[in-house]
Amino acid sequence: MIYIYFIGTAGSGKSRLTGSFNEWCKRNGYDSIPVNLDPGVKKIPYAPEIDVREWISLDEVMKEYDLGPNGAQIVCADMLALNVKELEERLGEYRADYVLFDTPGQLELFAFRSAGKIIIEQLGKKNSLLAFLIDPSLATTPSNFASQLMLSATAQFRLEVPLVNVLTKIDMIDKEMLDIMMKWGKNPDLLYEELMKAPSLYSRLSEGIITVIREMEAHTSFIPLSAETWEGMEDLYASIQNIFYGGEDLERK
Ligand SMILES: Nc1nc2c(ncn2[C@@H]2O[C@H](COP(=O)(O)OP(=O)(O)OP(=O)(O)O)[C@@H](O)[C@H]2O)c(=O)[nH]1
Ligand SMILES: [Mg+2]
Repeated sequence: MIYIYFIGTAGSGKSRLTGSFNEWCKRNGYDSIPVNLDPGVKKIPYAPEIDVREWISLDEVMKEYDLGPNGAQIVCADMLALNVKELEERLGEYRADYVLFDTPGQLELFAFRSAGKIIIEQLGKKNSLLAFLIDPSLATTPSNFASQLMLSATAQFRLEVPLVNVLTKIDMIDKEMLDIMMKWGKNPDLLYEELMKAPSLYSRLSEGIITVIREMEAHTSFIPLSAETWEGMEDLYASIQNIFYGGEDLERK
């Protein structure tokens, strides 16, 4: 089993991509299951095989601890760490090649609190991959784009597993903007040049940031993708294959 964790800022497209990539896998004859790890979600655009809401309910936590939704989300995220054995047992009922995890809305709940790390370690780092979703609306300027890559690098630094960066919702941006983002995503030197064009008190900081991004880019793919048109799904699949099997297709193993 390969575990793919879809992470990213709120609204970046995690749930939609979990569902559509699962659908894409099925249509192409690959064995995958979607798993919901977001206790607060009301409506999911796919039918999860395993759903954390079997164990944890945001509404109940809000009532029981008299908390608002944000405080309750934190309690739920920490409770998730306590249910990792149950999750592992439920996963043991399946024989899927790919387990696609949809994670909670706010990135920090999974990437920076303890639950994400505990789950990844319990299920096995060796078989795990982070897909970091970049919402194009948060990445239209060089500094915004670089900030998204920094978030991605921070998540990888914390969770210590391979990562692919996925630019989502490309059906919603014009071709010109997409071309620019592709250049930035594939070539940190170009991004650096753009950052340096704007006069800033923080050029030393930009240099440091680009050093981190260069280091990440050296072993990370950057995949533009749409969960609406399915453009890029094959590239996502290929980069997963590349990480785990050096490019060889699973079917041929
Ligand atoms: N056009 C288009 N819309 C998308 C795409 N991916 C996601 N969306 C839309 O973007 C919105 C947010 O997508 P979600 O999948 O709910 O994002 P999320 O990261 O799971 O959001 P939270 O869990 O609430 O933080 C929804 O309205 C989706 O339908 C895409 O590739 N194309
Ligand atoms: Mg979601």
